[in-house]
Amino acid sequence: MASTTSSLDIRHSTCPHDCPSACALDIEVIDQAKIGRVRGSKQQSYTAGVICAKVARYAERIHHPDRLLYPLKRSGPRGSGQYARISWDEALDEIAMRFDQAERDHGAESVWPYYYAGTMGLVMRDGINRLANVKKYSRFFGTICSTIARAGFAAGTGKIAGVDPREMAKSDLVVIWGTNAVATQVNVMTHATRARKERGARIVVIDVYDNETMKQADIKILLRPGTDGALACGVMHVLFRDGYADRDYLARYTDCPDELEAHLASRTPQWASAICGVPVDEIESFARAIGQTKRSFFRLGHGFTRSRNGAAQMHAALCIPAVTGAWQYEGGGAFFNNGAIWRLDKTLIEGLDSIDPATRRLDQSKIGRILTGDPVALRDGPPVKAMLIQNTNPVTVAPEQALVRRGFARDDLFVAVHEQFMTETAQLADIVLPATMFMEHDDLYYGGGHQHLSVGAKLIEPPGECRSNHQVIQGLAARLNAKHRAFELTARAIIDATLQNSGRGGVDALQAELWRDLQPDFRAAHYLDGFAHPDGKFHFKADWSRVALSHAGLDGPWQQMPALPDHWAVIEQVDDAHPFRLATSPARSFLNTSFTETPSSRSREGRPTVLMHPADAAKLDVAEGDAVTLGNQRGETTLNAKLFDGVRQGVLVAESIHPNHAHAGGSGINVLTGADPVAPHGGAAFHDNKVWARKAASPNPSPVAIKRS
Ligand SMILES: Nc1nc2c(c(=O)[nH]1)N[C@H]1C(S)=C(S)[C@@H](COP(=O)(O)OP(=O)(O)OC[C@H]3O[C@@H](n4cnc5c(=O)[nH]c(N)nc54)[C@H](O)[C@@H]3O)O[C@H]1N2
Ligand SMILES: Nc1nc2c(c(=O)[nH]1)N[C@H]1C(S)=C(S)[C@@H](COP(=O)(O)OP(=O)(O)OC[C@H]3O[C@@H](n4cnc5c(=O)[nH]c(N)nc54)[C@H](O)[C@@H]3O)O[C@H]1N2
Ligand code: SF4
Ligand SMILES: [Mo]
Repeated sequence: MASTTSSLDIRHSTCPHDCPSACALDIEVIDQAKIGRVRGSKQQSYTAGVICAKVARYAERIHHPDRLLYPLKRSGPRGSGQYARISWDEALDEIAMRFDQAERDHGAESVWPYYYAGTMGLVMRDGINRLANVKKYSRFFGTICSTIARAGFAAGTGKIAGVDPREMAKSDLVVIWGTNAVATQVNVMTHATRARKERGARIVVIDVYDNETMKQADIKILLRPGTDGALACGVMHVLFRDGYADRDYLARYTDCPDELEAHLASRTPQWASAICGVPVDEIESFARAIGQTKRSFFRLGHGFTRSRNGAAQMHAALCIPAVTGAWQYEGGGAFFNNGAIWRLDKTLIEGLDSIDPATRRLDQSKIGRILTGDPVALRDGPPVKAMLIQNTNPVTVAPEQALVRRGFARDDLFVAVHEQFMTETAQLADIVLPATMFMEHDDLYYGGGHQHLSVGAKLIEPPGECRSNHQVIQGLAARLNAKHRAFELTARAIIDATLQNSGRGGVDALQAELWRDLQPDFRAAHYLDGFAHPDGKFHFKADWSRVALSHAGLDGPWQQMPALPDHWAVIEQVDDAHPFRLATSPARSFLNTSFTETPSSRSREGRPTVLMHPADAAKLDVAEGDAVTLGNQRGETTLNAKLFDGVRQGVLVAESIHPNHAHAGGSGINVLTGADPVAPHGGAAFHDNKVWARKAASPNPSPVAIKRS
């Protein structure tokens, strides 16, 4: 598997970060503890030799002087930053003791293991669920990222899978909708630009600001946040009106084309334009381009689903290729994520055989409400008294940050954080544990944005006393008397058994292959033998109460959701007190809050900025670089203004997520975002905020003064 070029050992791995690209990596291994450059594999057909700049410089992160190396115990008041080094045994004993105490005093559900996708490796990410399941602790319902989008996609197709994303290269019109792919999943651009170069395809980008992806577009559609459903309806109106609807396809593959057509009669481009702000002639010409191009590929992202109407928006956009029948053609159809293709038996990893369905599931996004005792968020159960947190930084990334911080400040809450760096969540913990990085442990990976399954093997020794997530869970299970056969296995043995149990051979074979391409065949990927609903049809009429994929039940105002594609006006509307709409789109050189520690990412991102139209800035008497405070009913935060005419007036964009302490006053961007549940299954509407803006009283700290730890 290893090959040698010059004196360097090049080893294979997979990027573990929370990114749909899950790039295949070639890593220079210098010695047992050191790496050099990281490159994208040229052989793996989706990665195709391209990775983002932040991971190419991974040596900066893995060999960072601020990495956590030893277990720590808080020795001063919470948040004081005072910690004393302790041994692993002391740390694990203390956590187990506090978990048992919480269980004795308040029941097992008062313990809440909390995690997310800081690593996408299946063993290290999801193994914490096994501990929760065996111990009947509160279970975790992960809603913060893609729950809204998934519901919208599955409402149409019946499952989360679509056209091979490499087929973008064979498309004649690539519609990049609500994803800033240049920043968030660079490989989309590799395949889209290949189509342009090799076939003269046009690239359309639909977003709320002229971001780095839109700068590469042939057709730019700049809309108001949360209005994509209106745009989609206006487009479909034209498709029916002008004879671009594929009547044969509609009759054969869709549920209610006549009803849809009648419904759309009043959703004219004029109607859509008034809502989304896109001029009528742009809607008309975009619709014509779709109507005249059989091979139209809709690459749908998360961005336009991080709104209170996000699931309905995803469904509305997804209806377009069903109207034109683009699904029938190579290079046509839609793709969001490949969640349904892997079919891995995760019993061992997650302890699925130990679930007690009566145990409550707590919603990740509502952590602020949960920790401050909201009975609805707690599902009328006991308070949360003890937590273990792995792979996530909720004090900075979760919505309703004012509540989150108040929750973590509680003296009666015990928190253990297992981390690679002293994040703002770790800074509020009682016990901090040092974690390995992906090259320092074994794991199993797949890409939400592609079709390759791979093993990422341990390549180098971890620094200090870092332990993997699996080792921590094993150490706690032993002390908590939690019994499951997977607690006795190494991570590699769990990977092996998981692959075997899923009918996919073993770990050695997969590792020797480097990756395995699990792309379903053309007919399946294009739904040519029918969609995944029981009736085999694409559903224009969504049955929101029955969308598959919900594990925790319905939430939010799902009964009011429109069944047919529409503009669902539940987004936060501007009012006199809050004249702006704010989107908190991802920053290119950070990945959530990962890489906020690396010097090159920090210098590229600088201070937290808000993009503001010059006309809006003039009204507020704000000049380039001025500190601006944004606020709403949930709180306020300060950023520096960047005057930019690539947003519509009345729309602000704050590329995120900077550390809270990079903002004057220490409240981060998520003080502005809400955790009111998004229908139909919950989730956070990160880009759907009404805010006021004014010149700030005090400036932001200068970037050099910002220390992460
Ligand atoms: N560099 C970088 N890469 C990342 C991340 C990061 O933080 N930084 N985060 C990672 C994670 S966890 C995820 S889930 C993915 C997410 O990656 P994406 O699928 O790209 O989704 P978002 O990041 O939410 O937003 C994408 C775009 O949607 C736009 N947008 C916001 N509101 C609307 C709207 O109402 N309509 C439309 N049409 N567009 C809108 C935003 O301005 C942004 O440009 O990226 C991953 N990759
Ligand atoms: N305002 C705003 N807020 C957002 C978003 C937005 O667009 N706007 N996006 C949201 C989205 S989509 C998401 S997914 C969340 C993500 O938010 P987070 O889950 O916080 O995101 P990450 O930065 O990917 O990972 C968190 C931590 O995992 C740690 N980590 C990585 N690998 C390991 C490991 O193997 N073991 C352990 N113990 N720790 C590890 C990293 O050091 C990092 O600090 O943020 C959400 N918050
Ligand atoms: S693009 Fe995404 S998956 Fe690829 S290296 Fe960068 S963060 Fe990792
Ligand atoms: Mo995410």
